Amino acid sequence: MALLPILYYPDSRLHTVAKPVRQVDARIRQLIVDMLETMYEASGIGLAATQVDVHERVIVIDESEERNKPLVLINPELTWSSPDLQVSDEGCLSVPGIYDEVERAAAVKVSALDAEGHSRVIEAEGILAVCIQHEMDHLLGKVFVEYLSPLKRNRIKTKMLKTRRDTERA
Ligand code: K1U
Ligand code: ZN
Repeated sequence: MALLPILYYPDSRLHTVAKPVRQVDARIRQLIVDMLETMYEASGIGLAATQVDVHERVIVIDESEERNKPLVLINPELTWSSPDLQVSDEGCLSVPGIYDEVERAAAVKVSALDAEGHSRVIEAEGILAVCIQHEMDHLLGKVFVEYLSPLKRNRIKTKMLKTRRDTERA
C-alpha cells in the first residue's frame, strides 16, 4: 500500500482528460488500493485518479460514516440524470480548505466496472449523487471551482498559490 501525492489547484495536470481503462489488471487493482488509502488518510469521501496524476477513468468513493463501504467506479458513464437539481456544499481534496455551493442533478444513474472488472449500475441520490458527479468531472479535467464566479475562482487561485509559496519557503 502507498499514499499517493495529491495535485493541488491550480495545477494544470488537473485539467487533463482521463482515458478509459483497457483492462482491469493487477496495476489497476494496486492503483485502487492506493487511492482508497490516500482518500481515507485525507478524510475525503471520494478521489479521482486525475487527482493523483493518473489519467485513467478510475474513481473511489466511501461516504459511509464507518468508512468501510468503498465504492470503485472504473470507466463510469452517466446514463441518466434527474431534471430536478440540488444545491450542496462541496469541498475538494485538491482545493483544501475551500467549500462552496454547487448545483447539480439531484439523482443519477451510472454504469461502470467494479474492482473485479464486472459491470455494475449505480443509482444514487443525495451526497452520493453529488460525489459521483464531482469525481466524474475530475476525469474530464474539471474542478468544482469552475462552477463558481470568476471573482471567487480568482480569489481561490490566489489563495492556493500563496499557500504553495509559503509552504515552499518554510
Ligand atoms: O474529489 C475530492 O476531492 C473529494 C471530495 C469529494 C466531495 C465532497 C463533498 C462534495 C462533493 C465531493 C471530498 O471528499 S472533500 C472533503 C470532504 O470529506 C467533504 C467535504 C464537504 C462535504 C462532505 C465531505
Ligand atoms: Zn475534488
